Amino acid sequence: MHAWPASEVPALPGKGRDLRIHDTATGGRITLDPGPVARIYVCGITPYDATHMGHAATYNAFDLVQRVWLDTKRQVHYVQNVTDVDDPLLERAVRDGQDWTELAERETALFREDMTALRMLPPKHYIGAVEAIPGIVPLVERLRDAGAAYELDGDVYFSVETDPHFGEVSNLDAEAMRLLSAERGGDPERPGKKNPLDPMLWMAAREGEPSWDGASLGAGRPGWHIECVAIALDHLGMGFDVQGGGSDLAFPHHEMGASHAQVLTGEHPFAQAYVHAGMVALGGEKMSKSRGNLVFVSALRRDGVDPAAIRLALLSHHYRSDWEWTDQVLADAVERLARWRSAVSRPDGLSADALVDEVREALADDLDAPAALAAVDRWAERQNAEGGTDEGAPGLVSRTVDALLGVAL
Ligand code: 5CA
Ligand code: ZN
Repeated sequence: MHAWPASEVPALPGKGRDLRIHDTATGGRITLDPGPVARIYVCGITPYDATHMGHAATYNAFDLVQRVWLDTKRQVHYVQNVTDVDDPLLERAVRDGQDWTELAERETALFREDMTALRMLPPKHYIGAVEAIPGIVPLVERLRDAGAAYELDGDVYFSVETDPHFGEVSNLDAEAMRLLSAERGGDPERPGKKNPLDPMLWMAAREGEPSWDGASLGAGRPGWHIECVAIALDHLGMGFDVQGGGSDLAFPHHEMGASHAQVLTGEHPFAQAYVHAGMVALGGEKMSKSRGNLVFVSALRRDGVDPAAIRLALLSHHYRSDWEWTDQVLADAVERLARWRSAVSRPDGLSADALVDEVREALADDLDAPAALAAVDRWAERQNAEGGTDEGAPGLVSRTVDALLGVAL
């Protein structure tokens, strides 16, 4: 699948700091030590509806990770998937009487446009679940042949007990895992499973649903977790730097994915850090396609909201906190954008050397975007009030805000 065009990332003077980030698995902050090419996998959308502010907030967090790495003069190898076949997508297509492939294509196209407008850096490999199937089948066969997977009425399940590290990503107790499994695509109540938590690797073809040749597995379609594992192993390999997504993916998705990969390769860990963004809510509840309490990026753009203001609204919350989308959040961002644009509109002004350092330090400190915004606010306020004589300082601020925050002034 093709991704979306990259906006240019200006090079800044000097060099950024190494990223210290909160890792869900250890429950603490770790200093990442990527090689010259940092590797990141971020779970992509299930394209059955438009990009909402929750998605955008999560992708914003991982865009910042990459901008910090680029500022340390590393290259970034970024991979993202599109879950272009899965139950919720098929259900929506049936509900609306549309072809599921057309629905997926249309919503993926809109997502690309939203990401481009928000200046999110594109993945190097943007891979759909459907196109990954030929790579998924042999992985499921290998797990089965190794005794880590078993068949139940034609479906194939992964046995979580075969991974000694199972549970180490999300660190939840058995009861919490069971509840979340039922809530998030698992089937803990299905009779005949070895462990209620065991996730499906391969679902045998169902009447009226699409299916693919699964070689010795028979016709069917892949489970959700193995999709991301196949794509990540193919394009990044074991031990990549960051596995990213919203906090609702920690369990079961990232837990199961790590176990699949660890059993397949005999290596540990799947990722150096499991990084999770908080949930954006609307009206007190998590914004979600299934609830329908949504604010779409594309709807705001259609109303004429500057994408840079949308981006500033996302950046005004720490990525790990859960927060509520309100009209005021957007109004504050629109106002901030105007203040910043006014401050950088002159060719000279207040020196920006200290500001570059402050923004770098804030982001390297577990992506503290609100602290970075506060630093730019202070510079803009003094620049608008007093100005200065430093030739080119406003240009340096523009480039800093562009390179590190993805906001074009
Ligand atoms: N296709 C799978 C991942 S492989 C999936 O979860 N798709 S999704 O469309 O449901 O979500 C895409 C990303 O947006 C995930 O990282 C998810 O955690 C995140 N996300 C979904 N809702 C919210 C929300 N309300 N706030 C923050 N992030 C969210
Ligand atoms: Zn995923």
